[in-house]
Order: sequence, then structure tokens, then C-alpha cells
Amino acid sequence: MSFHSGFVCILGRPNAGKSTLLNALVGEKLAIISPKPQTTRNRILGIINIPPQKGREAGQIVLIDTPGVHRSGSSLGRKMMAEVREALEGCELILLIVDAKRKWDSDDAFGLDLAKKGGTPVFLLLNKIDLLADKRDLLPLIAQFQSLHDFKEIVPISALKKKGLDELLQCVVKALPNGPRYFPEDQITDQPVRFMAAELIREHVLMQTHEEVPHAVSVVVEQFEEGPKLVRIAAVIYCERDGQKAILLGKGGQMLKKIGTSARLDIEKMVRTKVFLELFVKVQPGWRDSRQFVEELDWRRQLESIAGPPQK
Ligand SMILES: Nc1nc2c(ncn2[C@@H]2O[C@H](COP(=O)(O)OP(=O)(O)OP(=O)(O)O)[C@@H](O)[C@H]2O)c(=O)[nH]1
Ligand SMILES: [Mg+2]
Repeated sequence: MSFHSGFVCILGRPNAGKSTLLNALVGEKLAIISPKPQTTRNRILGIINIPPQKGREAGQIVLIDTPGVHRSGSSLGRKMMAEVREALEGCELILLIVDAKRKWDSDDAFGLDLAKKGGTPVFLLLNKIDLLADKRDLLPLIAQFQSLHDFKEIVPISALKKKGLDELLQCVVKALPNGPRYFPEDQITDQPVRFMAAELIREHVLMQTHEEVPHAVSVVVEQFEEGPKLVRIAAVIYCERDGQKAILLGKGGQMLKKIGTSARLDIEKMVRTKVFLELFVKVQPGWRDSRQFVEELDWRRQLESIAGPPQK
């Protein structure tokens, strides 16, 4: 029996549903989700093992969720696009995801250009089909997309409602070459828990704040100590201005308390033990334009500088 495996990059405009798809396919919350564009800032691995079954190909799919494709002049925007390009490098298949309810625009076209570059096979995923009142609207859409590129497959899905995902997985496995199991069967991501905790805190900031605040925020976990009964976490929420700090703290510290309580509950679900979470808010003027600060946010970078054995 042959074993198919490979790296599969999820690519597309901000808000198309890439992270929702990653979580739905892996069956675990690996990436944070929000209705605000540019939620994901780094590439996120999700590993799916397909066991051998009658009439089905077995294999391992290494999915890579990426930041939304966009043009931006800031250091953060450039770093996000560098993450996209790194994910594309050496992948065996690209899943270009579009929002079936939105008009094709320049970000989608930019995504398609990137997808075409390396000559890698591309599947086009028409996402959010649950929002289409009449499924017959899909046919003209598919015809329209067929004229843009020789897509290997065009698959309508709803990442949110988990529609079309089994068919998609089967098509993906079939399209991958024979190859090794890249990751042990029990591993579902390469992200260390401490960075997933930072992301969960950021997700609650995204949910609770509006306008420019969510985009101006980054979260760094400064302490992550795992005891037998308790995980102690201290994290800093960075923003760019005093006014944003005031919003994040809220009246009498109420906003920070709300963010902290809801983030703690989510982190407890993830680590399956009690969590003591301390949050601080700091102003780092114009950090999104600081190449150095943006580089320091990279968890792969941070891991190198954390003393002692690698964290889980
Ligand atoms: N109705 C519907 N909404 C969806 C679907 N997939 C994703 N969404 C919603 O679309 C929004 C964006 O989803 P994300 O998964 O964060 O999108 P993304 O492509 O990862 O966005 P960025 O990380 O910003 O690039 C969220 O509000 C999701 O709930 C879908 O199939 N149907
Ligand atoms: Mg995302």
C-alpha cells in the first residue's frame, strides 16, 4: 500500500477562512480566528494523518496556514509576506482559498500570482458556500475561475460548517507524491504551547477591541512555568500609543481583566490544567515599523533565545 505525504500551503486573501480551514481539517484549534482581516501573522503547521482504509489512500498531510496575502509597506506586513513565501517554498500543493461571496479583487489576484510562480499544482477552494442562498450560483463562479488558471481541482467548501472537507482531504492525499511520514503520528503542530497561549490572548484582544487597536497589538509571553497543578504565565500586550493602552486597560482595569479571564479559560482548555495568567500592557511606539521588534516577535527566533531545554 502506498503512503502519500507532503507539505500543503493554504494561501489566500485576508479573511478568506484559511485558519478556519486549518482548524477544521486538523480537528483542533491551532490558529486563532477573527472577522478582522490580517489575524494570522505567522505560518502555522497542522499535521493530518490519514489511516489506511479500504479504497482510500493513506498518508500524512502537513498543512501550512499563512497570513493573508496583501500589499503592505510596514515591517510587520513585510514579515507576514515573508512567512507566506517561506510556506510556499518547497510545498507540493497549494490550496488557494477564495471567499465565494466576495468579488475577486487585487489581493486575490496577488495570491494567484504567488501561487502560479513556482509551477506547483494549485487547488482552488471556494469557501463560505454556506452563505450562498442558491447553490446554482456556484456553476458560473467555477466557470469564471477556470478561465484564470489551470487549477488541478476546484472544490467548493464551507470551512465553518465543515462541508466538503472529506472530499477535499481525499483529493489532497491523492495529489501528493509517495513519501515518508514527516512527523510522528501524535504530533499535530510544531508550535510550542507558550506561543499558542500568546495567540489566544491576542485573539481575545481582537474580539474585545475595535478600529486600529487590534492591528496595533502584539503579545509576548515572558514567563511560562509548568508545575504539576498549575501553569504560570506572564504576558505583555504591546500597543503603539498611550490612547490604545488606555483602551486595553479600560475603566478601572476592567477591559484587561475581561481579556485576561476569557484568555485564561481558553488556555486552560488547551493545557488541560489550571492557569495563573498575569497580563501587562506596554507602549512600544510604532513597533509595526520596527524591523527589529517585528523579528523579535517571531517565535522561532524567541525559542532560540530561551535558555534551557526547548519548551513543549
Ligand atoms: N460563513 C462562513 N464564514 C466563514 C467560513 N470560513 C471562515 N469564516 C469566517 O471568516 C472570518 C475569517 O476567518 P479566518 O479563518 O480568520 O480567515 P483567514 O483567512 O485565516 O484570515 P487572516 O488570518 O486574517 O488572513 C471569520 O469570521 C470566520 O468565522 C465559512 O465557511 N463560512
Ligand atoms: Mg488566519
